[in-house]
Amino acid sequence: MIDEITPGKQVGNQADLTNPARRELLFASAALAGGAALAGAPPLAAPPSVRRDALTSPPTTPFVVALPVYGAKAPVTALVPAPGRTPTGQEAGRAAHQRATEFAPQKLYELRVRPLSHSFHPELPTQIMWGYDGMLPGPTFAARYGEPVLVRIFNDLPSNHVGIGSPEISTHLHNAHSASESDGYPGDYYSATKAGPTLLYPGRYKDHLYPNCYAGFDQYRPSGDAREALGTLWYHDHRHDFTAQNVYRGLAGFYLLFDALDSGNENDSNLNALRLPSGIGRYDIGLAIDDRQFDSGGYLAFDQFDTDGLLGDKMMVNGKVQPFFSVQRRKYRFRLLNAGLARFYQLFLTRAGVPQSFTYIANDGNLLPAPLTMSSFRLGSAERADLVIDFSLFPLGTKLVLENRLEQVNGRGPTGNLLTPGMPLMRFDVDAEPPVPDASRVPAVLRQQPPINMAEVVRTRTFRFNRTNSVWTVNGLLFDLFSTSIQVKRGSAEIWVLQGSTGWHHPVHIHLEEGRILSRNGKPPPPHERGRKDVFVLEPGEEVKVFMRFRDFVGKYVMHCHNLTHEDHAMMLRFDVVP
Ligand SMILES: [Cu+2]
Repeated sequence: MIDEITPGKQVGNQADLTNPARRELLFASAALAGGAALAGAPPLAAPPSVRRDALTSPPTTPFVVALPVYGAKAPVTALVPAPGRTPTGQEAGRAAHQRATEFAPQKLYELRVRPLSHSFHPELPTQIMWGYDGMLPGPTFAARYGEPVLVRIFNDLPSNHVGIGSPEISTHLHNAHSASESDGYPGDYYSATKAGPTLLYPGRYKDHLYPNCYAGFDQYRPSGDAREALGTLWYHDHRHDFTAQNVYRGLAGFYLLFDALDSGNENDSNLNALRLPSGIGRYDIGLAIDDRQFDSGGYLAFDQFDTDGLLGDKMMVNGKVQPFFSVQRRKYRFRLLNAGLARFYQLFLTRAGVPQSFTYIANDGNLLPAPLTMSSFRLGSAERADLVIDFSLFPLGTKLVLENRLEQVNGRGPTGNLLTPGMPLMRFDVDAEPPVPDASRVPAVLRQQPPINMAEVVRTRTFRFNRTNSVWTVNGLLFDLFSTSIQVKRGSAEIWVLQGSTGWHHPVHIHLEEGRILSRNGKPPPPHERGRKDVFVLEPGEEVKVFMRFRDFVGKYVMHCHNLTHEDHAMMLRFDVVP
């Protein structure tokens, strides 16, 4: 059907949505198909496509479902066939791994993308979602610097699925310092029968090699510069034109990175170790926050006509609507991720409605030089914040609520008004004493920052994120999978000036490397944004100057708006790192 409405040049196997005329045709066909706007509902039961703003989700009782938490995913002892520098067996036609010998994998993983029957809440119907390993969110990876891993990602989605999403995948490990062929480029999507236009041929799986090396590996041999360490990463689908739908349908999970400093062991005898609260799924907890919209029958709804960005009226954490989490009277590390499409949050931890303070240790997963005591912060799409909350400050029986007070009425961005009371996301129930004394701590010094050496800067580029003729653009251009005028030299540094547009918020994400904010509208950024970041929120009309370096790998990468609807509607730009 899609091929029939896109005569002439065919880009890959789907209509090229970067062409506005084609996009309208595709949307028209989706509307005629009726149930295309719904995930999970049987096709005949699906009501016609309706605008999201006409919907109200059924009521649900807060704090009746437990927060899902996971331990770390286990590696496998072998993959058959064994991974190769070039594709093996039924693997999709990717480019050869860069630096495959230097970063020969020490651990192997198998990850399978497949449908699952999911319950968001006991008062909503169970429905068919998609998940890595059939889990929503996907399993948590625990990786270590100096230990490259290879993840073989199988696509087990049915090609004849019902509902939103496109059953070809391209998995991006957000903020990873990885080679282009493992980065989940939007055109590198695959299934057993379809290949994206930047792959050579389809495949049942694709091998992703994650070197887990500090950025700047080439300058700081043999083991890199620990000041470059990343911590809280997440992986999610990045399929061209369908990223919002595929992520909304469930394709996201955590990937954590540890090293000698942030070792993941609160009892570490190494005197240099930070000994932050540790134990994945015990005292080190990922919290993937998002909002989803349901129709009156309680089935997930997705409005394909809303190009501003989708909001939902149900708040959820780790795939459950307003869960609770029983905690002990001790310190916990929480890794908050805004895994949603378009909503911005201003988060508060409240006790009987009164904000409490907590310790903010990492922005976008990267430890700051020193912890900050805060009582509120913003989180744009794809941004992360690591917090330490010390529940020993509260008596047994205390209930604390994580709540969002930021008003937002459409995908354009928040109004800036704070609402009291806010919208609860989840509740922490202080239920027990710890079985052993809390050995964890938050040292006064966390991780030093690498220097900003302006002498490395070879050029300045300006990127304007704008709306042009009712479509989303960067410097007036729609995303093009194949061409770019942006070529950056490997090993060089540049200043990237990111400019927003009037009336819109754009959380801009740059692949491959993090950056340092030099200024926001000519002023220094707030303290919690003075570390390394990979998402740069542009408020309306704002200009953010970022110091960027591009190191160790070459190939095609993207920069894009992480309002995933804006991304899918072409607010994305390809850049190539060249030798
Ligand atoms: Cu945007």
